[in-house]
Amino acid sequence: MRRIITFGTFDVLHVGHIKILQRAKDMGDHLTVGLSSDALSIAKKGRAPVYPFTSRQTILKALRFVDTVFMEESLEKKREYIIQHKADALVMGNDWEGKFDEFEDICDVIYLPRTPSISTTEIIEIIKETDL
Ligand code: C2G
Repeated sequence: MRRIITFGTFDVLHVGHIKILQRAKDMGDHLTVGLSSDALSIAKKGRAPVYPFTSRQTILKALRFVDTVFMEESLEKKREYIIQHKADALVMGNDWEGKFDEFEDICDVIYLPRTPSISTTEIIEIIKETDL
């Protein structure tokens, strides 16, 4: 049983999120997602997520290729989370290329190419501009 772990905010879920989660699951048998708390998301992105943690968690848990979702409270706790969830591989989008290489002593660290031309920030901008 190969266990995969990934992290993120996954706010306003879009096809880029779906693709990375699917590709992450394809690399093993079990996928754990460390879902950023609202406070961590604010610290990372400088704005609150559109959907609060509980909604983002409900959405992720409904996906058939996601097995476990837990709250990621701090970027500094990554080593602890990897060990706690017995992950054999950490999978992240390549916007994080090189950032997590320090965990290669405890698991495989794999960066996958991001899906081009889509982001939560861009979706928010488009919705804001739409004249309802
Ligand atoms: N992603 C992607 N393609 C996009 C947009 C996002 O592949 N067009 C990937 C990112 O590379 C990331 C995941 O989707 O691996 C989640 O993205 P975010 O919700 O933006 O998460 P992020 O802020 O990068 O949080 O501990 C690490 C962080 O918590 C990661």
